[in-house]
Amino acid sequence: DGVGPAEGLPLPRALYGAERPNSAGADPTCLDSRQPLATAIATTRLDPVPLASQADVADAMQRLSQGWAGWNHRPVDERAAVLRRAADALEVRLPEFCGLLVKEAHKTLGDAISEVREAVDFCRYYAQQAQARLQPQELPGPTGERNTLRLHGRGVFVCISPWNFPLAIFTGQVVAALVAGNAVAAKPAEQTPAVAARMVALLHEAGVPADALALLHGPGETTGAALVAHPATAGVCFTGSTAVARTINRALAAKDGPIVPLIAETGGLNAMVVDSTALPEQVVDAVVQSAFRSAGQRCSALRLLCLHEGVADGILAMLRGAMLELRLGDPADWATDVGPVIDDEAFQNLQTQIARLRREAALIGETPLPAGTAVPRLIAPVAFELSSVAELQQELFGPVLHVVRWSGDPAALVAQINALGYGLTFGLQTRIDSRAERLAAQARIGNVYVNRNMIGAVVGVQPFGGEGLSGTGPKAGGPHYLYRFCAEQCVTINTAAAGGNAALLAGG
Ligand code: UN1
Repeated sequence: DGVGPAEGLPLPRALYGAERPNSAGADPTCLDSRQPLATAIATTRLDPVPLASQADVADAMQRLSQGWAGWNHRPVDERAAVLRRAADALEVRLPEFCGLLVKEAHKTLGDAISEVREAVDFCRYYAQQAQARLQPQELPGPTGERNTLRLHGRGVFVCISPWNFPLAIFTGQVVAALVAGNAVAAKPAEQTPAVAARMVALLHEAGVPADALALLHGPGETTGAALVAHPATAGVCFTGSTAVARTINRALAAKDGPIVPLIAETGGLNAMVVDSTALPEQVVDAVVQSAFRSAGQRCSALRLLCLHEGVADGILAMLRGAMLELRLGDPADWATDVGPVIDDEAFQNLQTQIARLRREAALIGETPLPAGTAVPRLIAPVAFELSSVAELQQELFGPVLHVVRWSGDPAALVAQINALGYGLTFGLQTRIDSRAERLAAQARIGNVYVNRNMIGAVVGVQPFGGEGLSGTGPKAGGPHYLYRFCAEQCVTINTAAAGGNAALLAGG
């Protein structure tokens, strides 16, 4: 289709990104040619953004508190129409946003295109969901009364989003909160302010009122903390580390006043279990995509590959070969499979952890760094063998894979994986259907992928999110997500008492 690198691929690409079914062919004018993307990347400017002071936070919260009611009282169809306009505008501006994602977040072109499309999908999906689910409902009953359940916004929602999906997750949170009838104070990751600023401008142009959406840049410790602590905050939606989610939870618990809900999507220690019946080529493709695509900087990424001892050596030999073929380099180059990690801190931390693993674990394979590259912060994909599942202690947010061998009862292995406490994504590779069913049911994990890779959940089709240390739910891009952004009101009218009460409900 002209959007991906056609030659020189080590392995077939997963059905993700350019091939995603619910947005395929979305913008032929942009995708028919690579030129608009190349031009957009070459001309992308990362505008500096103003950091929000404590006074800016207070001002914004006051403005949003005042603006909220007007937005909340708009019919849900109107709010949904604003999201649809935003989706259309974003689709047309795909090259510009890809340029920002490549330049600011160092996304590869394939990942950048996928991410813009995911953000478009979030806008359209939540628009459709709001219209389907947030309308007033008559609840029939035996009481001789008229009962109507209404859903509306809670007030000012604080949305705090990560750098790894600085457009898709940022947009998903913000538009979900908005379409449910909330005003939104959005705080994007410090590493990726420009893409957030451009998206907020687009949302305002699409019709989100100035006093229903504010953007506040700054560190979590100050700007984020001030937003969470603010008395007007009616809800918090956070995607990021488990540790920060805990900090937010504590801060909310310590507040006087209303009980404020937290929607948190956090980290993972995601495993894939491969039994002796699995197809080795499929396993290796799924592992390469899941562990190394996006330089492993996805919370859904594979961290722990559990290979049945009967097939481990063969699969590891193929994996070693596939890793040799991966291309590291400039994210703006179509041929690049793995680009740089986000910043110097991430780079240093990964270097330290990889050095530790080189001392403590057996090296299985690694991708060679390109000789003499000028591209900074490249971490070469690398795989190590551990002697037990329990040795895996922390999520390394990069292209680092751990491998263990197993034998015996796979249920005992899944019990060990459950004991890690995270519950985000889980892979199963087996040709025994009943085993896949049984192990999926045993896993206390939000997204289970059987005989495929473990990343790239499609909005509206594969609702995404975990449990335990991985977050609170509900799943983003799923049918229950918007409810958590709503307050519910049930109006009960004694219709026998007086003639005029029904007029209260007229117009819904
Ligand atoms: C994250 O990496 O923070 O399924 C979450 C996926 C993405 C993951 C997003 N939706 O790979």
